[in-house]
Amino acid sequence: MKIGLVCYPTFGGSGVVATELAQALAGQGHEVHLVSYAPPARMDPFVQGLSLHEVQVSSYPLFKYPPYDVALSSRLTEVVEQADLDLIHVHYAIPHAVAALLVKNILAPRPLPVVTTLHGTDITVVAQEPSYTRVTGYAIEQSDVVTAVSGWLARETETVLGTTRPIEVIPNFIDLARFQPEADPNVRACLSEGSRPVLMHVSNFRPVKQSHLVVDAFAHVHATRPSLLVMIGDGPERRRCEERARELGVADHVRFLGSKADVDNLLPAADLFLLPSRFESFGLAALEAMACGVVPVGLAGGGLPEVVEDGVDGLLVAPDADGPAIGARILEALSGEDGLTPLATAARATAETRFARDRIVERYEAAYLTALERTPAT
Ligand code: GMT
Repeated sequence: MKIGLVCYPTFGGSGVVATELAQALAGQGHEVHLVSYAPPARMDPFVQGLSLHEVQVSSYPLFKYPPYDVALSSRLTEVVEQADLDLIHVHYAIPHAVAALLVKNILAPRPLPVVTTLHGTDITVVAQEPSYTRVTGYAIEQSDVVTAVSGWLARETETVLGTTRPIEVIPNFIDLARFQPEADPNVRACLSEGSRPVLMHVSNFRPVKQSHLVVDAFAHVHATRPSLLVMIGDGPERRRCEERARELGVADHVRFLGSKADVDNLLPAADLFLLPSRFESFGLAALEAMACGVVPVGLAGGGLPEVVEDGVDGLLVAPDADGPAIGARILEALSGEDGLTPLATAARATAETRFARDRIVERYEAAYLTALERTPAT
């Protein structure tokens, strides 16, 4: 198949999933055209069968807000025509699904199935802004196939937007060869300074991530069990976290590494991965940690319970838990007879049995066939 994939290029999970999917599909022999406004952070530029088409968003003095959706639609129209694409698969509804539908209309009667994958904040945050709700709902209803990364997100979409289009749940996946438990001895030695537990957090530090709770939980743990906290990523709440670490007197034990593309090298050096987001539609970062044999710790809300089973392959605390409550749960797990080992082993097993890349990529291929069947040639 000739597939156009549209995504944001940033470190957000939707861009990561789209990029990894593009690479996997190219590996299966498909011709894949990735359309984004910059090279995606995790994209390998040397994958056979995969090409990148950047969207140039030009400015003009009249535009207070440069029209990204118009620039994207124009670029996508060119790519569909030049590469003779069979279908478009957009990641993140806003405005990607809207742009894809516009392209479909521009090129009609040429058939052009549109597959839309909902990732989380596109529905749970952005689409709830009154200025986006109606059009997002329309784009979902009009897509040929709609998928969501968790059952929770599919239900939220129906509740929040009142859509009736069936939404297929296709969970996120993991490259098990890349995300492995074996830590680079240098990284581990550098971080753990002996045997103290290493707690890690990777996020874009948006308010929904509640990253400050990571610092609060860490301070609670560190008071009883000296540990190290590694904070990876960057975003609006990072400064607040740095201040919080100073206020709590633990700044010397917290390392902020900024954005890193090679999290697969850093994660195996951790013992626990903290993701106390207000809600995660899926929690790809937690799955990456699990594949590395790192115990995920999160809140029992949103889609995270579809990935992590409390007490089996990770720890889930009440959705309204504060930092000390999260820290107390971690201390309890650390002090068990076998420590974190059973949870860590089960975490890797869950990644292997439920989220291996190839089986889930097959489900996207099946969704493409459904979309093609629903859009017969005229
Ligand atoms: O988490 C973010 O802020 C980024 C966001 C995105 O779409 O780029 O992530 C969402 O999509 C990921 C991939 O499907 C999911 O694993 C994340 O759980 C989801 N984030 C939220 O729901 C907050």
